[in-house]
Amino acid sequence: MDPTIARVRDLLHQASSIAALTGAGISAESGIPTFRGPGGVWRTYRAENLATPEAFANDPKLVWEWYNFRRGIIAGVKPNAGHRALAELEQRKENFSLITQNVDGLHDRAGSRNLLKIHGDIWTLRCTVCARERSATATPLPELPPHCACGGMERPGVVWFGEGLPGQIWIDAQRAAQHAQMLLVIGTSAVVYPAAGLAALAKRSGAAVVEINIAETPVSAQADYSLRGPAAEILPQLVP
Ligand code: BJW
Ligand code: ZN
Repeated sequence: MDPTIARVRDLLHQASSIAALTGAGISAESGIPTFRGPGGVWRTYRAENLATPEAFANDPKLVWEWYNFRRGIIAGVKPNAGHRALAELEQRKENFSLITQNVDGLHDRAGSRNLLKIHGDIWTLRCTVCARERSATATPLPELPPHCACGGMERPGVVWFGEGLPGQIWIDAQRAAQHAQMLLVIGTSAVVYPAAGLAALAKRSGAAVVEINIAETPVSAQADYSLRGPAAEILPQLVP
């Protein structure tokens, strides 16, 4: 085993409070394209141009087609060994928080329970008129855009650029990063705020920051350990 992985595995074993922040990279090996890597462009659109309230106001059907397309991909894939290793870590550690930017639901399907979904959930629909939320797992959705029982148009229950994160979940995520002895930052380009600031917050609070990513990111410079490689290969070695 790589000696740095062995060292982090030992530190993880000793740590009593652990937090993990995941991004699209952890689901890449399940077959879900990341936002900013290869395959991160849908038709000719980038996430930055579709994941906004303005895009939805201009063309709700287009935005819904993108979400419908992604829901179809997610429905056809399975959690991978990286998701499963984090679910196993939660079983072993009394104090473990998993903060995810992902909306795909693969952490839930892998068995994680103490999960803070800071960017929402692609399987939740929210009415733009009465704000009622419902879970809808049909793929494809029978009607685009979908509508609420009140007649209002529904939107995906996710957080778009320019929108605030869900209040209590974000408070809990910050608290988890502040109280962790170790923060694992897994498969995120760490360019989208405020999530990207959690690594610096944890570091200031005395945590060891461990990055797991196939490429360098802005977190790499602050990380105590940078483990370069696919999350689905590295995480199972950390949680054997
Ligand atoms: C692997 C791998 C493998 C691949 N193994 N690794 C200027 C400066 C600072 C901030 C701002 C600014 N201008 C605007 C802002 C704020 C804005 C922001 O951060 N913008 C930046 C882009 C500049 N943020 C917001 O607007 C947020 N809200 C906010 O700030 O509220 C306060 C406020 C309100 C009102 C006014 C002003 C302020 C909200 C952000 C919401 C982000 N939403 C999305 C869409 C969610 C729904 C959906 O899925 O459709 O969230 S965008 C998209 O990016 C998604 C992701 O969660 C998020 C992060 O992406 P992630 O996960 O990091 O993926 P990638 O693709 O970027 O990276 C993948 C990584 O994996 C790479 O590093 C690969 O190397 C790696 N990888 N394979 C390990 N096998
Ligand atoms: Zn409604």
